Parts: sequence; C-alpha cells; structure tokens
Amino acid sequence: MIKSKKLRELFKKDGVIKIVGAHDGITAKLVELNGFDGVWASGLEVSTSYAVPDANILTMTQYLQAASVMNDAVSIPVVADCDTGYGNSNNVMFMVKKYETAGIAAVTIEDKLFPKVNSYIPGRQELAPIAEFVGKILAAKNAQATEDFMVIARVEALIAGWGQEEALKRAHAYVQAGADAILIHSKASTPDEIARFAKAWDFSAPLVIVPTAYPMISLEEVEELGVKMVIYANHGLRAEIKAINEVLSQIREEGRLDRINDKIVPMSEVFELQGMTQMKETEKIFLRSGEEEVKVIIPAAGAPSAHNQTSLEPLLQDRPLAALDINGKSILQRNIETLNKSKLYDISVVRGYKKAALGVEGVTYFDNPKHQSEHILSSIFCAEEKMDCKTLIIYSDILFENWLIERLKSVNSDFVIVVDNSFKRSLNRNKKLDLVVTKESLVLGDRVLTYEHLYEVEKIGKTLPEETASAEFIGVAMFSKKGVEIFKKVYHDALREYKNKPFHEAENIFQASLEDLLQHLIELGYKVEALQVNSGWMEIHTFENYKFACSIVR
Ligand code: SPV
Ligand code: MG
Repeated sequence: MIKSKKLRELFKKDGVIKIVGAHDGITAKLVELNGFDGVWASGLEVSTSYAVPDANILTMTQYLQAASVMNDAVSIPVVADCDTGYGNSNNVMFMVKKYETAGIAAVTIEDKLFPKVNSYIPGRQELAPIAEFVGKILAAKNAQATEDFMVIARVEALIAGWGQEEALKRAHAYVQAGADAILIHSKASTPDEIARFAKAWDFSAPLVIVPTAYPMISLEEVEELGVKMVIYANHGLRAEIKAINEVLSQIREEGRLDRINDKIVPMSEVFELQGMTQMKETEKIFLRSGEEEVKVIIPAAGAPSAHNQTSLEPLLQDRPLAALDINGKSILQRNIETLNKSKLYDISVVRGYKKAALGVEGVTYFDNPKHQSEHILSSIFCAEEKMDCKTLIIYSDILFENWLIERLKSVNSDFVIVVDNSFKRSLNRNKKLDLVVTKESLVLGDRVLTYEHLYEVEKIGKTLPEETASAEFIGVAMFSKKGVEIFKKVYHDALREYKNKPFHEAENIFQASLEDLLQHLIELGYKVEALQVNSGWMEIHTFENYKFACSIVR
C-alpha cells in the first residue's frame, strides 16, 4: 500500500497516531522497529545532523534528500517537516511536487515567515499574515498529484505569543483552505495551553501536537483531548547525542575499548540493521560469477579420539580440534580464510563436541545431536540440505593451502578424493591412516608432476595392508552435482540396510566414516578417483604436528 494511503487509514482508525523524529535512514528504521506508526522527518534533527541551526540554513533539497533517505529505510509513512515551505507559494508548489514524488506521505508547513527559527528559540518568531499562509495551503493542495497525500498546517500563534483566539482563527482559515490536519504547537511547560485550544476546537480537521515542552502529558490525556496524532519530535536525536558523548568520553579517559561494551551494540546488530542478512540471502539468487557453484561441508563434531589424539587431549578439554589455536587463529578460521581465497563462501560446519568454542563467523552451522554415539558420515549428513551442487567435504583436522583447493576445483569427476603417497616416508605415526589402493600406481618421489591426472581408486579403508596401499586419503573429497545426488541416494539406501550390520569397516551405518561410503560406492560400480598431491596440507593429530604447525604458520 502506498504510504500516503497508509497514513490516511491511520487517520480513519481509532486511537492516537504516534510518530517519532528522525534524521537519516538508521534513526528512521529504529523508529519503525520500535513499533511507531510513522516517522517525523524533523527539521530540527536534520539541521542538527549537519550541525547547523534549525533556521532554514539548509536548502529544501537537503531536507528533501534526508526525508527520502528516511522514507527508503522504512515501510511506515514519513511526515516531513517542511518549515514554512522554503519560500512563498511558488516554492511550496515545487516542494509538494518533489516530496510527493519521493513517496513522502504528508508535509507540514508552518505559518511563520521565511527564514524561520526553531519554535523553542526565544525572540524572533514572526508570523506570516493569514492570507499569505492560506495562499500557501491552497498552492500545496493544488500542487499535489494524488488524493491521499496530506498537507498539515502548523499554527504557530501560541509559540509567537498571539494567544488562543488568533490560533483558532488561523486554524479555521487553514482548514477552509484545504489543510488536512492542524498541528497546534505550544512551548508552554504544561499541557494547559494545548488543552484549552483542543477544547475550543470544532474538529473540522484532526489535531496534531508536539509535546516536547510539556512531556508529562500521557497518551490517555492526548486521546481525551481528541488529538489524533502526537509527534515525539527529537527524542532519538537527544538520546543519540547523550549516548555518543558518554561512550566517547569514556574511551578518551580510559584509552581502551573493552569497558564500554555494555554501552554499545555488537557489530552483528549493526549489520542486521543495515539489512546485511537480507542482502546475503538475495545475493545467493542473483549474484552469479559464471563459475559452477561449489559448497563446502566441514564435519567438526567429534570429540578428540582416544587412539589418535591422546597427546593433544589436554588442549582439547574445552574445544574441538578445529577450534585449536594456531598463532592467534583457530584451525577452522584458517581453513575458512583459505577457502574464501578460492572464492568458496558457502561453507557449512557441523558441530557437536564443545560446539560453543567454534565461534567463527561467516559459516552456516549445523549441529549433530548424536555426535557422541555416531560417526563422521552421520555428521556430514547433518548438512544434507546444502548438498544441492558440487560439494567439497573437508575434514576439520587438517590445514591446507589454497592451491590444493584450486587444483581440486579444476578437475572433472563425480567422485574425487585427494591422496598423498608420502606417508611411506613419514615417521612416528601413531594413527591409523585412511589408505587407498589405486589401479595404476601413483608417481613416487619428491619431485613429482601430477597435473590433473586422476587415478582410479580400487579400495579405501583403515584396515588395508600398508604394503598394498599406494596413498593416504587426506580428508578432502569433492563430488560433482551428479556425484552428490548419487552420494545422498546411496547413503539413504545404506541407512535402511546397514542399521544393524557391518558397513564395510564400521559396525553399522551409524558408525561409518566417509571412507566406508566411498568403498561402498566403488563396490556398487561407481568410479571414485584420486587426485595426487605431495604437499600443501598437514594434519593435526599429535602435539608434534601442532608444534610444527605453529612453527610454520604465520
Ligand atoms: C522539528 O522537529 O523540527 C519541529 C518540532 O519542527 S519543534 O522542534 O518542536 O519545532
Ligand atoms: Mg521543525
């Protein structure tokens, strides 16, 4: 519904319309989020936002620009304070055209002389002759293009000290000229003056008030007086000034930022208010790179494993391995940054053990409630809803370089796993490797050139005899869009069949690892291929690994 119509509807409904002053997009949005009916694009606030007096120092264009920004930020109507109309009737006509086109629901013009001065400033509060102001209202009503747009006439007779009679005379004249409502302004420190006016008013048009000077008036009293709209004109701005001063003076005094946290909102709230969440949602649909979409799943739900990671156990009392800090950044954080370098941004992390310690932002978290009783395949499938395109699965206990991911992204295969055959030379392994037997043997040696050559995998598992194995699976696999569909189907079939019986090396499907499913795919006749790398990654399984990683990673 267009906003002028919304405002008209509010005027037709029972109850007092409550609008609040603002000066930019965010202050307007806060008005809306706090449940008010509309935004008052306040001349005082906009002037203050430029740090200039509220005395027509700014031009109409600047006020209009500010009102438009507010209007764009909200879905509630904006009532724009247009001072005296920025000139004579000619200016008023131009102004109405511009404000109405910008989607502003209503304008108020006041019967003072241009340039005006804010109503609370003592001294010069010069009223325009009634005839001149009537001319402006006629001009405004004549200039509007749509029926619902409202022109509110603001009577400043009480402000100028001309008394009730003058105020009533003016209000009647303005209604006769076509004003849609009367803003009766008062700077008395009690509501009495306004009450007197309201009691004498014939309600030929609805009344609007600005109770800044008489803040004790309650909404019930406003309603009893028959007032239709109340403007809380500048309270957001004044709160803002006070809050900013408090925080800045504390920072200046203390020379640090960590003691003001309870006085400021977190960055996440700032992003939310900007509309970042929504932008991220829509860009999923509209932001296209021409590259095939790839999603990443990192299963990180497991507790430190008793046989593999004993030497790291003391470090993993309160966090999963992926949260282990390597020179100021967790393994997970480092891996996400590496993936981002390869333009992979849709990353899902499956949490379980000590999940609160995985505080990395910019990923989607899934929880595996059964992480204690089930194994990694079950964790991977917690993120099943993400498996709708080319999918990379990366174990959370390795660190890798981004060229490895780049190479992997460039290969075309439905099921490809990354393998390394340097294990034959590495010492002190106290872990069972995920071994791989390939049809064709891998290139051996320190200096190998493998390009994108893929090797067909015959077998994969922990229990294969080491002498028959050609390489070790490093915990990185990629499935094409077609591959991932097969992967899901095969898993769901296996879920039905292997509930209570061994699934390859696992006791049952719930205890299965990714390798068990890969072996299953091979046995079902699917071609699983291996990409050979001989560097560019390391696993963190022992305290030695950890120390080494800390020594080489910046
Ligand atoms: C404004 O907010 O700019 C107003 C209301 O016009 S008052 O400051 O009360 O004049
Ligand atoms: Mg004003």
